[in-house]
Amino acid sequence: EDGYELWLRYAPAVVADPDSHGPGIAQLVAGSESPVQAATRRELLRGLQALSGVAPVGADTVTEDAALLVGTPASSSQIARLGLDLEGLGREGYRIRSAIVDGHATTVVAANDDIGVLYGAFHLLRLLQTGQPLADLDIREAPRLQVRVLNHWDDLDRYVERGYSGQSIWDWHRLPGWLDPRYTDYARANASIGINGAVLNNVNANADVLTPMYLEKVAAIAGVLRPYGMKVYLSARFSAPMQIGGLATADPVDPAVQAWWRAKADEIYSAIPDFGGFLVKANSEGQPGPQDYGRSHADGANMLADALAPHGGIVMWRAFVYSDEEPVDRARQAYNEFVPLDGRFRDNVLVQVKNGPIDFQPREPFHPLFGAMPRTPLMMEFQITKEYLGFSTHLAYTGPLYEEVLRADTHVQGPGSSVARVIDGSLHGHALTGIAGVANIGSDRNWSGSHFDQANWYAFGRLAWNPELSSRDIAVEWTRMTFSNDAAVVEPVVGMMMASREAVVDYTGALGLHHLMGRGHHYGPGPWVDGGPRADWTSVYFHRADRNGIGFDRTRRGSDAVSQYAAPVAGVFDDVAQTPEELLLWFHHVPWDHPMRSGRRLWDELVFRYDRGVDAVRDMRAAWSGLDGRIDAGRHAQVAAFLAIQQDEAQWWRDASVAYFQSISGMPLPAGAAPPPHALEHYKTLEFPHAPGDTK
Ligand code: BDP
Repeated sequence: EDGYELWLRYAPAVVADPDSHGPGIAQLVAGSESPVQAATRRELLRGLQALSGVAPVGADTVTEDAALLVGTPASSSQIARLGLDLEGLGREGYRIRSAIVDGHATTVVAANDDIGVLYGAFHLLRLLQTGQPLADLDIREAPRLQVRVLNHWDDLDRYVERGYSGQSIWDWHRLPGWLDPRYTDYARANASIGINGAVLNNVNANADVLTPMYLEKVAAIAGVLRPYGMKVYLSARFSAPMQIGGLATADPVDPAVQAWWRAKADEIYSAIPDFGGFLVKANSEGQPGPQDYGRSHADGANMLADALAPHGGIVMWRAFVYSDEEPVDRARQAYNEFVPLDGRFRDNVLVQVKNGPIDFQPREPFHPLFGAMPRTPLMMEFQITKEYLGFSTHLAYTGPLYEEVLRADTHVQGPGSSVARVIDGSLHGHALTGIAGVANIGSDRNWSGSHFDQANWYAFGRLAWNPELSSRDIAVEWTRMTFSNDAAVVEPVVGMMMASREAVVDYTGALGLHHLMGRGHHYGPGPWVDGGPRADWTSVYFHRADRNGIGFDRTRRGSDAVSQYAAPVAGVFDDVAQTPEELLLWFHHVPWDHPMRSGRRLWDELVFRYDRGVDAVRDMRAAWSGLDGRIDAGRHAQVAAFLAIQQDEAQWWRDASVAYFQSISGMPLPAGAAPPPHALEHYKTLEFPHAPGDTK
């Protein structure tokens, strides 16, 4: 096994109780008239045959027991006659029911639309793959969020920004002539977890993707993804009218600019009738935008929204902005720029907000924009690729990170105003809703660079469908499908996964420390990083450690970032005694001997956490080596090798960080803590020949 099959291995389940697979499926009644129907039927045949060893017999109607009947009331008269209540399920929802159809025991997958049937078919295959009986089923599912997209940070030369799994999956050179079968498998994998769109190119966008030559290639990809319910979107460079349109300006109020974008949208839709729309990074980290012309983000977004609206397209306008001037506190910037624009965006604009106010750190508080723009639909942006969590060599399951953010309570409408309810539109009554994940997919055979990083793609999709799911349940599902249903595998693997993100937090900088990584490549420790073009690209700006203490004072007495949260949340974060310790140094500057709940003083606690992180990696390694023989040799060996790398590097993070912070605090190491084997200068001089994914 090389990981290519992802969680769609359809391995015959080797479980203690063979009856747990229920009666099996002998007859398959599934249409294949539309491309979506054909894809559904193909997947069911493939999955059922692989899981049970025998292909079910295809039939036009149910004529025997142990049948599987899939379709819509329109595509199947037998389904229509069942009279199932499909109301409220929309296009993408479905029901799975055990029923008697014309006298025969049947499993029914029914939906209003073919795409719902496809999603239901994947759900059924998941039940079978995870060893659940097909008896007495009565499942009703519909996605909570509408737009569930991957953001590929892929350049047209196949370089992937912050990508750690080879080159871009999109082989622009050979497109449209060669449609790599991998595109189909990509679409299958996404459909299996309900992801319904992909932004193909980097947010640091190249305008060329909007030229006819590239649009033909984009259309070819769209053609492969369409039968799997996926739309394509593109990152639009705001200055494209100048780069590829020959205009002298990209000012959004200029009629020629507006006309250019309208014509461009018409051109795109004539090639791709179901094109999803644009993602835009504007006036952020050097990207062009409406502010170049004294216009607001709303002016820019609305101009594009107007061009797309006649075709049903949307704009996903990113709120990841921070101004060119040195900020007092970068954490405050997006809120300051966007809250005044609340209510000024067109109906087909979503403002896309990163989960936290800085930048995909191993732990951040939820972004204060969530809940603060009631008249604007906000979509979540998570990072699946692990830019700040050890690239693809470190095992870090990000499900718990996503879950923590989605469940965080903004309190904007009293208790229960979770971030999930902000983005699913229920809190403020929005119809347009969405979530994006920065993809970790590349040309590597195993897609994600490491076997375990596949789980982060999987978890993103499952939570995009239902943001209330538990990350542990998702880990169990994924492990069963990806490795084994054997409890002796599932338990240790899920245990490793659930501890892994916290381990990374511990060995890279716990207690709310953030942005401590090496400059540029973002790999490895760099708590000493200072100087350079901007203060807020350094570590010392964020940790503010000095002889007396450590942490960024964001209280009312400090940068006052706390006031961007609703009063009950602000009150907690403003009070050092109430702030959760995981976020202590995010919000407070405290003395090194600040008393912690453990009874330790802060400095000792910090060292304790660094050591705890390294220990946790050691435990993961031990758990994994105990699985030798229970997991295929190829995947076992690679994970084992990566865990060894991770252990070395966790130790490196710990030693370098302890050496650095000790040089600042001047405190002795707590009893039992090993001194770093080298002097601080040694860690500072470590260099890397090449770190993948760094910006060019
Ligand atoms: C940062 C990345 C950078 C991205 C930027 C973004 O380091 O490569 O371009 O986010 O989200 O985390 O736009």
